[in-house]
Amino acid sequence: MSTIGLILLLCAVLSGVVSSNSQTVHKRFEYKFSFKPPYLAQKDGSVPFWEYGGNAIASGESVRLAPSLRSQKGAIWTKQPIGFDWWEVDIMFKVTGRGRIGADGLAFWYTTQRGDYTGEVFGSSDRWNGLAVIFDSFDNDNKHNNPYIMAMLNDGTKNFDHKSDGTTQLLSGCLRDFRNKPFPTRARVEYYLNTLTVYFHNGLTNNEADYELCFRAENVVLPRGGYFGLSAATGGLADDHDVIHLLTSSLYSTQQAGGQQISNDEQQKLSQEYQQYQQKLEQQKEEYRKEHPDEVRDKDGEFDDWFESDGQRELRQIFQGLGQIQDVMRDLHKKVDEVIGKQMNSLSMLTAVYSHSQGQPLQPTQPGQVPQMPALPITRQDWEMMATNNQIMINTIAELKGFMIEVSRKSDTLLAGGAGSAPSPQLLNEMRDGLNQVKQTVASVAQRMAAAPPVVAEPMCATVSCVSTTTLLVVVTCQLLVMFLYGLYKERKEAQAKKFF
Ligand SMILES: [Ca+2]
Ligand SMILES: [Ca+2]
Repeated sequence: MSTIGLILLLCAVLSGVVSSNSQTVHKRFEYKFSFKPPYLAQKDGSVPFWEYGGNAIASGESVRLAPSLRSQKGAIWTKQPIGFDWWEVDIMFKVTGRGRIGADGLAFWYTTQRGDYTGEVFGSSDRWNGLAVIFDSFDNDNKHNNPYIMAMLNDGTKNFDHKSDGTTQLLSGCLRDFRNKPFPTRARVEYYLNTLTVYFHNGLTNNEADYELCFRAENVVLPRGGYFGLSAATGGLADDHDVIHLLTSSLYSTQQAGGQQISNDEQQKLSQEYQQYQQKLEQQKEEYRKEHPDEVRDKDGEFDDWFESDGQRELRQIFQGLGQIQDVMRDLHKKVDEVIGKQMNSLSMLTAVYSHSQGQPLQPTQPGQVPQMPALPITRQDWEMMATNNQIMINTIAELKGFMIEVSRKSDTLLAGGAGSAPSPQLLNEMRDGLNQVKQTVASVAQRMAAAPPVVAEPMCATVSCVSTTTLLVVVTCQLLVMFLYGLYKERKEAQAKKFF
């Protein structure tokens, strides 16, 4: 085994020890079913644990499955079949071309047999047995629905229908553009407990958190012991199809993972070996530089990479800005989702409370769903505040009632005082004076009448008043009545004035 291969092995085992410890799924990196830069391909061009063919070319940094030339096909396959049931594969790739439209596309395979390098389906064999996840660039059926990502299961009997882009055969898929992105695009294919999930990273950022769900399919049964493969093909139109890494992890449930632990002694031994091999690698590098001084000088030239042109800088800044905007948008999106969720909750509660107060039975929102009376969001504090307010209102009403009773009583007193109270002494005096005046007048009239001779009574009428006694009495009575009423009116006025001032 080569030095680099061994280093990969040790890295893998060590990273396997530190396997992710999510609730139930345990993950272990599988170096024999993975490749990644640097030193992806060795000096002789071979990729450890993998074999490739057709027009595929492997370098230290990537595998070019099909170059941007017409009618190219290439593929890379694992040498060994997969020995575990559940797995996750992360593929980082770039599909780039100068054309606005590209062709044909790229495929990830898990099949019982390795495909032919001259096959008809995106650089591999038709009538495969297993799974294909296809990244179809070219829109054969002209329905404007490409580039498209899809999965197709085959039991070795079906031919892929290129004319319809496999529309009628696919298991599931999603419309995503994966061509000509500023950063490499990525796909994560997960097969765990018969559920197949494909996530996609659109390459607009290099943020690890930007994977999004493409599709999830349940009850997927794949044959055991298949091979992983990647293939690509070009047609009349052509893109470069480069794969930068393929990282495989096996997935285990908690019980399965129990038997996979490595003892401390083994761990120590492995890390010692790792250190030794790293030293050997450094020695080899040093020797290589001595043997190839020209290339060493070229290496020094790599410092040119430290500088960038104005255009590159501008682009980098634009991408950084876009990345930041996207981060903000993602945060906003999350927050808006939260707010909408809360609002929906409040709305449903309000609806429930309203229908309850209207005496209507609660309606189930969906058939078969049991209607539930949601709990009111009223705290103890709210209840106490409401009770206090109620008490204040009761007190105010009581005060108002007392005030009104008092007003009523006073008005009654006023009315009663006006109608039945005894006249004041002043009024009585005035009345007495008035009466005395009347009496005097009557007396003087009577004297005059008595003093006058009866014979001259008739002629006297010409010089003295000729009113009769009855007329006189009526006049006097009227005068008295007017005075009495005036007295009453004055009394009431004074009483009112005393009340208000
Ligand atoms: Ca197509
Ligand atoms: Ca199409």
